[in-house]
Amino acid sequence: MFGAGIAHATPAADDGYDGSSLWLRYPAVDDPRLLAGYRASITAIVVENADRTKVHRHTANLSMAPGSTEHLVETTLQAARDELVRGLGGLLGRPVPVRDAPGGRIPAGAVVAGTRTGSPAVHRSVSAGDLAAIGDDGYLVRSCRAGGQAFTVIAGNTDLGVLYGTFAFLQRLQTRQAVTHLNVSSAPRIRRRYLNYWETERLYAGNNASGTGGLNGENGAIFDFAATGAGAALNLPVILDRYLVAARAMASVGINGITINNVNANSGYLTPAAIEQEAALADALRPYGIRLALSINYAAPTDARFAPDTLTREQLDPYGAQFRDWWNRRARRLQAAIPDFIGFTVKANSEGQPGPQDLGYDHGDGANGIAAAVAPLGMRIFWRTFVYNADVDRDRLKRAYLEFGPLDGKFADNVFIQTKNGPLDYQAREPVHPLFGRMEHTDQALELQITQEYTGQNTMLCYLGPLWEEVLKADTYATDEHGRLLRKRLVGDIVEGTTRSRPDSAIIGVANLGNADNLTGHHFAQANLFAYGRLAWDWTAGSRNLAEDWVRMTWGHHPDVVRTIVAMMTGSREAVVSYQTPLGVAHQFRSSDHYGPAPGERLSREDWSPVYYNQADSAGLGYDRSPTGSGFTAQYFPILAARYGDIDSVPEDLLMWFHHVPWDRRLRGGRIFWDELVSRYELGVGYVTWMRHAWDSLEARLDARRFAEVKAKLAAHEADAAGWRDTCVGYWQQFSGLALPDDGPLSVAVVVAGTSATSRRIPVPAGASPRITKVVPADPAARAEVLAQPRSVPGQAVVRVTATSSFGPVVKDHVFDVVPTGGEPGAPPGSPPAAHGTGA
Ligand code: GCW
Repeated sequence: MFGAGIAHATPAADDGYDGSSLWLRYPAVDDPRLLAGYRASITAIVVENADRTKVHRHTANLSMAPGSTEHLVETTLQAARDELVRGLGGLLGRPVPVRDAPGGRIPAGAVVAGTRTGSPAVHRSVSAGDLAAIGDDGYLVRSCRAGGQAFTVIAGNTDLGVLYGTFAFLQRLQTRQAVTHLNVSSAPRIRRRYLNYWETERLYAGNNASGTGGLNGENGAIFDFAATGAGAALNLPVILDRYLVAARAMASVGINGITINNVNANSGYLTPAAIEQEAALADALRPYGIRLALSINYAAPTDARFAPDTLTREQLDPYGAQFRDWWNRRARRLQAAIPDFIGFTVKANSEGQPGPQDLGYDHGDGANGIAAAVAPLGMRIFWRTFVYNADVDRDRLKRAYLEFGPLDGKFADNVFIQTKNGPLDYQAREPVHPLFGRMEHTDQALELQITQEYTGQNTMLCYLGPLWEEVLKADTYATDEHGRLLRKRLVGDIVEGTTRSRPDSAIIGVANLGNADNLTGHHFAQANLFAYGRLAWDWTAGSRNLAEDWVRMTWGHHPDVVRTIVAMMTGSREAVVSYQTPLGVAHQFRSSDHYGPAPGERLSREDWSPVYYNQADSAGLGYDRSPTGSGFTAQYFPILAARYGDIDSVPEDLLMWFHHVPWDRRLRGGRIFWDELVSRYELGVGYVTWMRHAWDSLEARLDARRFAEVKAKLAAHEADAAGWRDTCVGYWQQFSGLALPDDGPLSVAVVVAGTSATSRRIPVPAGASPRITKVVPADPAARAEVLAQPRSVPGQAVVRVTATSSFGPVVKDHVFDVVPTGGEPGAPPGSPPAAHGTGA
């Protein structure tokens, strides 16, 4: 305890660290050789004319809250320079001076950042041709040599490109890569890499224990518009540290826009007083390349807060001049205060929000009406396709396509339609939304949910990189008008616009930021923001590599730390799928909070009810969307339609999205559906148990506060995962009528007093030894060990089974109660939760 472990332990001074720097913490490099190399290569920072190109600022006397540690900058190059000062100073463990390049002499070891137009040193080092391929947002990072001096150049065509290159260079050190012989160039594949922010709805990162916020009069959202009490003095236009930490973090992964309010929009954000606050926020974020947008309510013109400038309900006609003029007036006001304002995000005729259908128009009419109003101002409309009007079809999954598919080609040039990755609602796994590939003449933005509404909220460790990687690399099998397969047809190709040569492209992440110390609630939720940004920049990136980068930047570099945490993250999403919605049984969530299980819940709307999605009956489980069922599969391109429509060819991970599966159907692995289903729940929980153990093994290598906070989360995570398993398996069993399998991958038989037992209660004759004499795991590849032997009868034994699932290691501690023969009757073998709820 006191000897060996100390060498790699984090210094005690860090033990109170709260995670508030996200992945931009920059602790000193602790490997002496690496540090010496970095120090030799990097001795000065040169950012010429950093103060010259001031970004627009609307707010006179824009200022930070008293006592802030971050500070406002006026140019993007100041942001780049300051990040180099902070980052290199931290990583190298000593200040790195900011220098000039007098008479064109670049100091040896300089890191030179700039554009060809702003920096003579960059102009001499990089040709226009070199920069031609990287566009407005791209960057080059190069090791150069001139006059016998070696130095590094970070160049872009724009100041923002330089800032992105700066972060990319810092990330090399943060991830312990070489900084010599560099010839890096990068440009984003998607032009608009935005966040949508829902303020307090589905917020799991607020500053109180539940993650909803509410302390100091703040509502828990990251940006304060209307805090009361102690927080009132800190409302915008005052700028808080966390806004700039978030801005730097967003810029570090290339995020370049944010819609700051919920899509269930409060029109108060369009009032003059709010616009002044928004302008101040825009001022503070602008140097980081982050532009603002707002969500709007289609019927905002009828809102009394705008009196006397209000319309009647009848005047909400999207073709009417009054409607268009009203929106044009609002947009002009916004643009006067925020010249680079992006435009509006619209949720219309969805979940009670008003929309064009209220007046008999369709989504195309509505989107084009507002789009026409803002087009002269260069603004964009993001019109969401998350609609599921029950009159359209009995099957909720078919509705969006039925409404939007026919509108392809009808949308104005400044309209994006914005579509969630799957046809339902941010489940841990969904098939791709059938609209991808089908809207050939429409700009289509992909909407992902970073905030973990259905993936464990602020309690469960669920790294979403693998989910998004699966979505972006999913093959739509899109065909051209002659039925020939397109060459570029992955969802990522469609989103980046190459499939049909779309001129513009956008990806949207529903963000998970709040006012918690660590800004995301769960420390590991930071990884989801990070991975989202990196995938938005380059959707072909591998989620495992992104996890490793984040781990190094956030937790450290000891091989145990990197290996263990990356492994935890990599399988964590599949574990959530396994214990919540295995084999494609979707949306089994409690309606009150979308966290816990409620498979038997039946609500006023059938399409909100778990029973509607699971269709459990004595024949089987799952929603039949095949050609003989709802016919949803026909919305996909032919290859997928055929694959999903046939229970023999559908991928098993999606089985119950498309089929009502008989309980005794034989699956590909040879087991019957029921047995496989129960095993999946087991494996999911077993992975969480493994994660808890794995985390514990890192205690000596991690700073104390964050270690303890994650440890506590994992304990709750494991209990809640077991709750999902027990609730769901118990509920399904009422329909299947089948016993729980005792041959699952984590099952074990034990021999006591010469008799083999698999159930929790082991009857032992009087006088016989209660000891376990033999353990036999059902899975021959699994390992079983007796952790505790009973001392007497009655007594308890604990047996640990360790195995490997398709997504990672799994562990289960079985507790056996040894009871006297003829004693109180034991639970019937295999009845839940006893045999499956016994994790110790
Ligand atoms: O998943 C659902 C959420 C709602 C959300 C809606 C949407 C903002 O439960 O909270 O509304 O999706 O995406 O519009």
